[in-house]
Amino acid sequence: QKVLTMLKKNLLVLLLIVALALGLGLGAGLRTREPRFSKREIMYLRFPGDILMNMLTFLIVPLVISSLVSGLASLDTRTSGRIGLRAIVYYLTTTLMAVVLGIVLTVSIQPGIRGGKSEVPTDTTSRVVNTADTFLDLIRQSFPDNLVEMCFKKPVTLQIPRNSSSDENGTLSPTTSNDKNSDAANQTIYDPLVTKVDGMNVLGMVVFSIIFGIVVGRMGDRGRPIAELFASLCEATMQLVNLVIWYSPVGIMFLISAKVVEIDDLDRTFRQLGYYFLTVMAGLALHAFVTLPLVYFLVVRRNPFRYLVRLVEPLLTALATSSSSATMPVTMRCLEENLGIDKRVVKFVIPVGATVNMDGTALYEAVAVLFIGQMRGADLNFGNIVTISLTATAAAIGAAGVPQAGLVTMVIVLSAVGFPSDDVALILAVDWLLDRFRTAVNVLGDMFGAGIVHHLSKRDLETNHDVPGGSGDSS
Ligand code: DAS
Repeated sequence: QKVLTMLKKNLLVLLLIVALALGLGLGAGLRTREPRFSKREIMYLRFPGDILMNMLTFLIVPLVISSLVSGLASLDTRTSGRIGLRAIVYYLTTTLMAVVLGIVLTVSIQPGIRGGKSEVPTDTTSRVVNTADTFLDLIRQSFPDNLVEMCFKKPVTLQIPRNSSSDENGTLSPTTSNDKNSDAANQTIYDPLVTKVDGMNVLGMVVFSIIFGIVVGRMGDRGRPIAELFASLCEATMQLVNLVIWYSPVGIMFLISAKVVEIDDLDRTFRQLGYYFLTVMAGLALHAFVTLPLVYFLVVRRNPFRYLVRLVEPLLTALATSSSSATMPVTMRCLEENLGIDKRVVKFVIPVGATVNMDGTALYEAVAVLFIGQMRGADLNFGNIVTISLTATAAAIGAAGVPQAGLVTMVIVLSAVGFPSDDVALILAVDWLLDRFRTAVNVLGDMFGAGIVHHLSKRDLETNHDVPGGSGDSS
């Protein structure tokens, strides 16, 4: 079993290297012929990867519902309340730390002044106007009503008018006219797959499953058959996950290759957005390899990097799929089998974390909005910075764990500081790549969270009766 596991893990890394080589080789080799690849050819190349994405995506529904219901039903409300509270405190703390890190880096590196060469409309209306003269006004201004709407409806759909002109060096710049009735057909910016996953409204499913699980738990013996049914459903789903895991190296290989060969004029794009890209990557790297390990070490008092190195599989899946939700089955299996985290903790912390705990997204949204403000020459005062921190945290919590969700919910942060929503066109060119890294940081934050909550809940879990159909084990 050990050999098999070693082989699979190395196989995964080996295939990924092959994938990148394949992609780069094909991309470089065919660079001269225009167009290098037709849409149809890229679709065929990506097809084996789409199969992986669809399999993982369709596992989300049974996995979220069965794991939350069976996890919560197996704990008495005091224990599940304590585990939930620890998880929520961890989520909010690390998300805010990510936002502050992003803001400090953007204010010190100044990417929008140093490197922002994109055309930005200079119409005065878009200058930041923050009329908040009291903190209360500021809070009221920071949580626009579309935030409430976003939490209870599908996340805002971002429309970028098709007539957004691309200037001579090909960077998309938003149209200056904010006329929403422009005759240009609007174009959404994210993959059709996202629409399908979006339609599931994972956040709503998580909320329902938590409430239902607590209710079943409070039913005592009468609820046990229900809890056992959902525990068996969860086990069956995890068996399906094992099958998908065997296929995942192939899927990851083609997902990444198809993306690599699609890149055209990477150097021109990075020249324009280089400083912005580096600021986001620096923030994500610091959060992943300094902040999160430090929080883990301070609480668990163990070497965080020994924990981190056993999380390769979910991180690679997150990089390949750009979706925390699609990565969730791999994350849960890795925590339970490789790290011995108690099932009851994993079943609660991961489904909720994959949906509301998004450190990478929060950091990214704060950096992106500040970057746009710098490019606009906006005078961002302290009040705006606080607004951006609060709304970036809220927007990240509301973002679904699907590709480019962070770009869509960024509209909330932009509107909180008075920027038009189509300003996102300025950073669109590199979002598909940053999305992968911020998703990996989101997943990493969830996994460190599971380790921390497991450590803090050990005593509770030992006194609590076992999960029906699958006992919790402590490492
Ligand atoms: N792709 C999202 C996720 O799955 C992150 C984002 O879009 O910001 O976590």
